[in-house]
Amino acid sequence: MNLHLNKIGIVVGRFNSEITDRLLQGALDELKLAGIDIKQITVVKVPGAVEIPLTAKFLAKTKQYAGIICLGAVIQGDTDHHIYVNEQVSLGCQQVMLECDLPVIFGILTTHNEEQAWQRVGGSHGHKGRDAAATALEMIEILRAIENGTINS
Ligand code: INI
Repeated sequence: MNLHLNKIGIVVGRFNSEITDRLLQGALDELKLAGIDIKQITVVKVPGAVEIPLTAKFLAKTKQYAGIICLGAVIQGDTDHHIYVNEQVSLGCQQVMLECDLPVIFGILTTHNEEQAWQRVGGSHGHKGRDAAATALEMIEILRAIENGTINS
């Protein structure tokens, strides 16, 4: 990881966009609260969760980003489709994180229904967009501290 990188990438799925727009807003609010300038943030919208890992990898390969936040909403339907989507996106994000050596945060909701999703974008179960952004910032700090030898010092 390059210590001088200060950009954050956000990749967000448009599928279930009422929910993912909320995830995005929460992530942006959290980053702003932490003092991140909007000019440091790149937001890329993609069709759905399946497209998120490849897009995150392309951002990572530019070597401009200290971390990438992946946001999406996979809501269970009448078929098994969500299982295949969830599997691809979760393993894909992990693969990009480990191959590209930077935090790739899994801010993908995987819910049984729409109500559970709403509960997680500012309802009774918190805000997973805000949480994903906070996790990205924490991981960037942790990895920087390990790299420069200041962890636990
Ligand atoms: N994509 C999502 O982000 N959420 C979903 O709930 C979803 N479901 O259930 O179908 C979904 N499907 C689309 C998928 O991500 C791809 O865009 C599509 O398969 C084309 O590759």
